[in-house]
Amino acid sequence: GAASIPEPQRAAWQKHTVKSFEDQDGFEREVVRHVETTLARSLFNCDEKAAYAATSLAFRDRLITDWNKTQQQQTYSDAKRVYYLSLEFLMGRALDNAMLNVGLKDTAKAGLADLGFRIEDIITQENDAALGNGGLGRLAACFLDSLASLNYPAWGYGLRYRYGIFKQEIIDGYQVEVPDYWLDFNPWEFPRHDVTVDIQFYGNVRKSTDANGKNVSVWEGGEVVQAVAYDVPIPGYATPTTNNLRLWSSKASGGEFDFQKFNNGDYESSVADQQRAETISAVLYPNDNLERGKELRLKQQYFWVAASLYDIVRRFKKSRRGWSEFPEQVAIQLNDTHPTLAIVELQRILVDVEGLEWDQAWTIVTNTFGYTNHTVLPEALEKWPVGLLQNLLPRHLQIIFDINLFFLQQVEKKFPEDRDMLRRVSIVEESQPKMIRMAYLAIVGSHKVNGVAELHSDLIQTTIFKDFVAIYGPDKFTNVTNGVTPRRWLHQANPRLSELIASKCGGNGFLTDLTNLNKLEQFLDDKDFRKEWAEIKYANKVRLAKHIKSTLGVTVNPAALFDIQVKRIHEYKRQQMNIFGVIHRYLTLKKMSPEERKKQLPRVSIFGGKAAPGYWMAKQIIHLINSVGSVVNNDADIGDLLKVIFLEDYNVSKAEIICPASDISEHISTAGTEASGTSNMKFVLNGGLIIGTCDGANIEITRETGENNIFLFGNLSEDVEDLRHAHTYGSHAIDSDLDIVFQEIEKGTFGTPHDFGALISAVRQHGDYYLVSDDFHSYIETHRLVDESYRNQDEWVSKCITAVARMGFFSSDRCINEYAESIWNVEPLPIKE
Ligand code: GPV
Repeated sequence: GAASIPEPQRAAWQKHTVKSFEDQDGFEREVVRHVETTLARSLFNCDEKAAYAATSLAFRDRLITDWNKTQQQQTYSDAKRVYYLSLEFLMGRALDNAMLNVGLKDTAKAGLADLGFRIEDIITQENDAALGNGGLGRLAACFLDSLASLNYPAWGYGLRYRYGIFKQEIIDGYQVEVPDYWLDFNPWEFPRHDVTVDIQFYGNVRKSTDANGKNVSVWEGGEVVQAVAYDVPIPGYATPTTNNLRLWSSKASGGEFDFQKFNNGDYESSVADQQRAETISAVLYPNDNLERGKELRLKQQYFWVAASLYDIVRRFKKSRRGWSEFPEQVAIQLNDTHPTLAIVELQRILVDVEGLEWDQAWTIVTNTFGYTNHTVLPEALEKWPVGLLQNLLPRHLQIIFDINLFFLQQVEKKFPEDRDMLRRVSIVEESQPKMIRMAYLAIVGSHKVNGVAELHSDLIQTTIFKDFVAIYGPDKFTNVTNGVTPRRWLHQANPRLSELIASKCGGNGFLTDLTNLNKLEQFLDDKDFRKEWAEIKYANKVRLAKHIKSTLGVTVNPAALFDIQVKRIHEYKRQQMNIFGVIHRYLTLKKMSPEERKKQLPRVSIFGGKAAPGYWMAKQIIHLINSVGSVVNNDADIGDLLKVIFLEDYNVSKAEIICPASDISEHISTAGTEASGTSNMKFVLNGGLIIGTCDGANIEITRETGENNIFLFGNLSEDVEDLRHAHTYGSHAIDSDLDIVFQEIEKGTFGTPHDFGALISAVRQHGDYYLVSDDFHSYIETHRLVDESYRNQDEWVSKCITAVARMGFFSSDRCINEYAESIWNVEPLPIKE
């Protein structure tokens, strides 16, 4: 075990126990100390980067004191822990969050001012930790914040990518990807060079017998890569609880070089081996809602899962409990199917390494894991070719086959007549080549399966996982509607609104119990309150307008209605419908007389989001938005009445500026395709309304905030199948307004028409899979309602305040408490000072 200091020497340690700073003077002392010693600079050589570094180090030291305390008490208490396994953690910036969570932002602000810096300039020096693509990765980050804030003993496990999601540049209207080398300076991680795990790949399985004559499988040969732990402290809000996010980095095993090769003069190949090992954790795959069966991705998955499980099992073994108690000490949540191999790996450890019987091991495994599904889109459901697994993880493939065999035997007993059922639910798809269906493996190996919003959870139970509901019964399947952390997405992103709310809700209590927002409804008729509310929204729009001016050089009027759609670019999210709608608006304005135009409401249409580098259609959409922007924004007839903006490189820190600045935001996916959405929650929480379809969490947002405070439109999910069928087999006339839009594009109004041919033919010729034409009319009509409604500012502000007051449900705290109660069976453990 780890070395510990003997009793007689502990007094010396206790005498010198590190005390964190508590006030401005202490903060300044720490900053100066870090500038002078850690950074080896001085007051004559301290720029904003250095001030950022020193401020972060001062706060990091503070977090570490609490982190140590938390880890000690969690270990000592022997409480059950949650492990959240996610290939993505989209954390964004850490400094502002750390300052707010420990309650010392004002102290730091005053201290930095005293030392000659503005806190905003310091905060913005930080690179985003962008280890994720979109909603799934950001959800994991919100969950870590809530787990710590609610004092749950919890760890996140992920990969320490050297390159996070690429940076997006827009050049001549096209997306260009630039690598994100974010680790350049990262004060928030602690390398643990003493915490390493050797991870095996390839090789063979040999059947053998152990000392007791029992049959055993021995996995041998192949290659070994080392996993090195990097720890990131996760502070809770207004609590000393500081949890751990452990990210694994890959390294060649056996030191810097293979000395054998080195001594044989094969220097180049020893360097190549090392580089190959480091490749495993080099880059985040930039796909959102899409799986591509690349071997390196599978290597990433196993590398991360095997290192994490080794770590979890090692920690459990220190408690000296029996294996049957494992699920009472450990809950592991699988964030989508990416970590599904963890199920197989734990079974392998228990059977092959620890010598448990198969059935005993399997009971432990299934009681340990929970699986969260985040999509019903078929192209996003992971499948791995059997051949690939056979080669990379031969023992794991055998275990998967055995899991499947026992599972199918169980199914056959329950449905003896139903041969087709066995084919349908088999973990092994009998295709050419054969494929392992990871979602099925995750279901079979978990005790609970959940979707992320009510509609989505219903859909998975009635469509893609229907057979499994018949096999296991409905209790294995549940819903946990997503949530977002109000600390980052209200308090940090919108400090003025947060302060105004606090002044009306009896203090900051709403930040730890978001249902306290409901007190706001009492002030609906309070004139001063409403006035300040509107002023804050306006100021947030001014802030975004400045960002637009400084990054794109376009002037937008902050008094215009700000209409925002920011999220990954995907056909199912229908940014193409939005831009077609913008063109429709432009043409309508162009047709008007100057007098008539003067009566129109000015609007700014704002887009943002990355396209996966290999997603050609998504890139066409970006190009169309930019092309429309360059025509509309320079049309003298139009002026302020319409501006079209594409914000470059949408990410977490930009979202913190964007979300508080919307009047309306767009959540317009084809019904049934967006599992939940989480930016919908962020926008409403910041006092913007939604235009959206009856999809994902929009439905629950409507139920909570009221039908009058949201603009819903479009076909319902239950009608999608029939509509698609009619496109293929009926005569399919497209919407007349949409047709006019297409004709204008084809005239060349927005540049070479050929460039946008695919976007048009997807609707006209290729079945309009996403129902853009079917929903277009009601989309345009609903936008007309939005304009009309916005003209009555009194009514509009009432809608916004009412909506915010009713958003309490969408806190990730509520969501985490539901997981804790219904899936993990864990209790909070408050940390004593
Ligand atoms: I699967 N999601 C994502 O961001 N990336 C993915 O690869 C997959 C799902 C998203 C869903 O699209 C959102 O609807 C959902 O809100 C989010 O996951 C979190 O659950």
